[in-house]
Amino acid sequence: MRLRTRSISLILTVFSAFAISCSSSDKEEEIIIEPIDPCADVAKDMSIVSDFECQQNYFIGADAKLETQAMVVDNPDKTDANESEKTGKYIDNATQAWDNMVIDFSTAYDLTNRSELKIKIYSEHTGLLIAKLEGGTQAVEQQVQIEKTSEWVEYAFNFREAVDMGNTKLILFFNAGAEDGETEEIYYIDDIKFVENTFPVVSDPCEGTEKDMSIISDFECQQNYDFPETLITIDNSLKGGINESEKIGEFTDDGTNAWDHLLIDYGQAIDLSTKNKLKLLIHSDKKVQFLAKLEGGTSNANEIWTDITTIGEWTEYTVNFSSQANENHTKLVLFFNAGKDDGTATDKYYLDNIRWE
Ligand SMILES: [Ca+2]
Ligand SMILES: [Ca+2]
Ligand SMILES: [Ca+2]
Ligand SMILES: [Ca+2]
Repeated sequence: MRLRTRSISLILTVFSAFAISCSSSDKEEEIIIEPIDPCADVAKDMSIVSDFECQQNYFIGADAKLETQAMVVDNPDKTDANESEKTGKYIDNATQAWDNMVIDFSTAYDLTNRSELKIKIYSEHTGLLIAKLEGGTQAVEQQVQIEKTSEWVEYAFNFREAVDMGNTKLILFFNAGAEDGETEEIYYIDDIKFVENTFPVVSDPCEGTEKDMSIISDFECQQNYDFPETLITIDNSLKGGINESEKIGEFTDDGTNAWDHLLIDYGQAIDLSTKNKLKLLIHSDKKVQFLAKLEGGTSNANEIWTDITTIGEWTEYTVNFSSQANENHTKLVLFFNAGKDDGTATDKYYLDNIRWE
């Protein structure tokens, strides 16, 4: 910064009168004051993508040769939620569903100790904000809903699952998926950073469970065979009696179709040598029959009919296939209300603990 001012030069002149070596002069002097860089002593913290002040550690924009996608502007709303002087300004084209803001780390970004992304946003617009990490072995997306407008709100994204995936880019989709807005919608952004993850760790209750292939399904940790879409796992809203477990199966039978069924295809001979009694819990609201059938192998098919004797409570049924101990079957087929078409198109039977004993 160059200053030419008479007052400064006069002060210097007075001072120089005491300095023998200095020539006294009242003509204008030129002095140079080095600009003070407020960020000169700030160490780069690479966990911060940008605070739009001293920590602007990554280029924001898809192409570093072009202009940034988030120019530095004055903070539009200095409050406790964001007291800083400067913020970024990103303009979303809200007629385009998937235009986005890109931060290219150019190498794998290390999330090991900091897998939570935080970003402050101030906008007049609500909508979905998707943060996506990509460029590694697997892209990971997380999303938040922007609901508050005209105030700074800090959003957090849990990228714990993305640790070790080697992703090299962070992409933010503002007003994601929507195209009913204006071509220029402003989002002020600030303090984009990765921090130590504070999201609770959700542990897998089935971790360490060994598969027991004699259990077809308990709809919890032992779900060992593929089911058709007509049998789904749901929360046990019928807890009580002999079934206090958390999850059960809901089978939807077409009660107008006499022979629709639940097929479990082993793809190989079912080992019936020692465990050949099929047991299962059924919760039904109708006294009907169900038919269990073994088929698909080199032996003749074998069928056993069973009466559903109890309604409105969990009941265990045993289908004794011990006669088939040495036979070869690859499929188990269950028909509920077998042979009848007197029901509705969506009759429900609730099942659990389907297994061989
Ligand atoms: Ca700032
Ligand atoms: Ca958009
Ligand atoms: Ca269960
Ligand atoms: Ca049916």
